[in-house]
Amino acid sequence: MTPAQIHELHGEAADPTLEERRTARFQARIDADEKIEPVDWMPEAYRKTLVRQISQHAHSEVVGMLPEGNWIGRAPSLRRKAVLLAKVQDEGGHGLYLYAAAETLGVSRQEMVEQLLSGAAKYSSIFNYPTLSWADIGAIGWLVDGAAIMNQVPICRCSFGPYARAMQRICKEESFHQRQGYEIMLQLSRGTPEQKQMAQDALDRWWWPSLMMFGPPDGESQHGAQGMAWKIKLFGNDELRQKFVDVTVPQAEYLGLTMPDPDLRFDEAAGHYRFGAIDWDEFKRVVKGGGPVARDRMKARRRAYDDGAWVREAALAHAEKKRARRAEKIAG
Ligand code: BYC
Repeated sequence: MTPAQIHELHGEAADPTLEERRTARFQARIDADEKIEPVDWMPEAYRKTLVRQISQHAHSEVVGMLPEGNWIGRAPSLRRKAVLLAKVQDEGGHGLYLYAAAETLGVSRQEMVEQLLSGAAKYSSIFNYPTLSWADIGAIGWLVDGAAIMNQVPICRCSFGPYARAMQRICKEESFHQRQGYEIMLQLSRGTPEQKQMAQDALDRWWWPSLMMFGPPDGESQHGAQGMAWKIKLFGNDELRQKFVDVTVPQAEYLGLTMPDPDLRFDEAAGHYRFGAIDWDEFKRVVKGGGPVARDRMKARRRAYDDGAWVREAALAHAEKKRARRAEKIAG
């Protein structure tokens, strides 16, 4: 929705001084921790930032089903299969809540999906890495969902009501996902030497990409400062990354695994683990679509979209029939 359309909705002509007053009032509401709802006036840039972040987040959930979906047919037991199926279904549900939250901002799910499929919209860099062994499913739950929780729990208190409410439910489910991943890692680490080695290899492969999930360093984050002023983000990328490292290193120690970072050490004075340099060139390459399995991911999404065309058509035809029947009833 453009500012002109929002003014029209509120029955007013666009007026620059009114715009300034509204912007100031809007920021005061944010500063007072009030929730902004879809019917409320909001600056166009706030709406756009939210649509960008929420839709990217929704795409990440949906693309995030692919690396784990790859292992549903090869889960090592019936119990593991049932748990993994439930987790992957949850991710699909998260995508739906998030697309629905973004739709309240005047963008349709169809538009968002088209942006994903055309490559115009981003999704998390992490899902462009392959899942090579069963231990990767453990590492994803432990590290990727762990990083997601660290990033997303604060969003439950973000300024936009529909996003905050969607995140509350998502975070509850993410905690179960993190625990199931850690439990896989624990079992492998306490298993045969080969199983422990599988767990170590998975940690080696997923550790650095998990740190990249939090986004570029604060100095290079384009949207960070404004996102925080609007309380769309509550913490900077670096602060969340550090919190994640601080909680995860002791978990690796408990597993008896070694972090793939020779520079990692505990800084007593600061009370934080200091970690080595992140390869930001790799991050940029992966975000631009150069990840090891980026092409496969988009191919799989496009195929799923094409294969699902008949379902969308049938649902629309059914809705149209219902609408026509209702209209007939009202008329007659
Ligand atoms: N991958 O200015 P910045 C999950 C982009 S977990 C790709 O700091 P912002 C799941 C960024 O979009 C993952 N792109 O941006 C877990 C921006 O580009 P645009 C999803 C990235 O928005 C387990 C540019 O780099 N979670 O879903 O302030 C199983 C500059 O960055 C990445 C969320 O989306 C990245 N890692 O901060 C299944 C949580 N990092 O947009 C599913 C909500 C940055 O200008 N999102 N970029 O083209 C956020 O909290 C924030 O959007 C971010 C980035 C922290 C990700």
